[in-house]
Amino acid sequence: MTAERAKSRYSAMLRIRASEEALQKLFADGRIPGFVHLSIGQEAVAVGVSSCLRDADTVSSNHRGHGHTLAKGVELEPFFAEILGRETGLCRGRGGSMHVADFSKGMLGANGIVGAGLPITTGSALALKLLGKGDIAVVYFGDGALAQGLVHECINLSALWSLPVMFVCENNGWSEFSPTSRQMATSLRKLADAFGVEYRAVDGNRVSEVAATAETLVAGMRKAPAPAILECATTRVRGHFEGDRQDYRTASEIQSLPARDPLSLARAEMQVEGVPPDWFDEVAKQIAVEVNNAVAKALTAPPPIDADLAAGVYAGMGSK
Ligand SMILES: Cc1ncc(C[n+]2csc(CCOP(=O)(O)OP(=O)(O)O)c2C)c(N)n1
Ligand SMILES: [Mg+2]
Repeated sequence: MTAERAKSRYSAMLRIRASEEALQKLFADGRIPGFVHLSIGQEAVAVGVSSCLRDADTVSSNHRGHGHTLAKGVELEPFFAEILGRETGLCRGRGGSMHVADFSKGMLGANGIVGAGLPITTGSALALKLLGKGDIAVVYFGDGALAQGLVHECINLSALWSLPVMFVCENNGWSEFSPTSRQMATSLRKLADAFGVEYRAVDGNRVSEVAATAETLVAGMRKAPAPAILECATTRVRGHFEGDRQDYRTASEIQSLPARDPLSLARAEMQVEGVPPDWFDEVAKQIAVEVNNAVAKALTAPPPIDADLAAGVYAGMGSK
C-alpha cells in the first residue's frame, strides 16, 4: 500500500515535470503566446497535497499553476491546448498558462494576480462548509504573496468563520527577482499564531513528508471545519518566467538545486523501500509517450474562431 502510494505520487510528479519540459521547448520555439512560469523543482508540493484530495475538494492557484492543475487530475490534452491558445483548451484557449481551470476536477483556476487565489478559495470553503459533506478548499500561493493585504484578510475570515481551507505556501525564497527577506517583516508561522490558525512547516521537496502532513491536516478539517496553514520550503529551478536570465541568483544557489530535486529525493526513498530501477525506466517511457501524444494532438487543434472570441467574456455574449 505504501509502495503503491509512493509510485503513484512519483508518476504524478514525473508527469508534471515532463509536461513542463515540453512547455519549456514549446515556449523556446515561440509556439506559446504570453508568459510561462514553470514549477520545475516544486512538484512535490502539488502532488503531496493533491494525494489527500478528492474531486469535490477545490483548489486554486497562482501564476505558477501547471503542477497544481495536473496534480488535481486535469487531463493533459486540454491542458496543453489551453496553454497553446487552442479552441479545444480547458478555457477554449482564451486563458492560457496563467488561467488554466477545470471546474469538473475542482480546479478553480490559476491566477495572474498575486494573492488573488486566496479570496476565491475562502469563498469556496464557505460554500463547502454550508454544503456539509466534509469537502475542503486548498489554495497554493508563494512567499511573494505574504505581504498582500488580502492574504491577511482571508486568514482572518477563515479563522473567524471556521472555514475548511488549507493555505499552502510554496516558499521558494523568491518573489520574481527579490528575496523574501526584502518583502516580509514577519513569518507565516507568526501570522498563523496571530490568527490562531493551525500551522505546519515541511520540506516541500519531499513528497512523502508533504503528503503525510497534509493528510493529517485534511483529516482534521473534514471532521471539524477549520483553516490550516502548510508552509512548504521548496526550490524554483527555472527563472521567474521562461526567458529570465537569472542574473540576480548566485552560482552557488543554482549549483545547490539538483541535490534538492523532488524526483531524485523520492526515487532514493523508494529504492530503499525496494522499488527496482526497471520500474522507474518503465514509468518514464510511459509518461513520455503520454505527454508527446497530448502535445501532438493539442498542436493540431484549431485556434479560437475570430467571430467567437468574445464568448465567455461577458454573460450572454457569443454563440456558445
Ligand atoms: C498584485 C500583483 N502584484 C505584483 C505582480 C507581479 N508579480 C508577478 S509574480 C510575482 C512574484 C510572485 O512570487 P511568489 O508569490 O513567491 O511566487 P513564485 O513566483 O515565487 O512562485 C510578482 C510580484 C502581480 N502579478 N500581481
Ligand atoms: Mg516565491
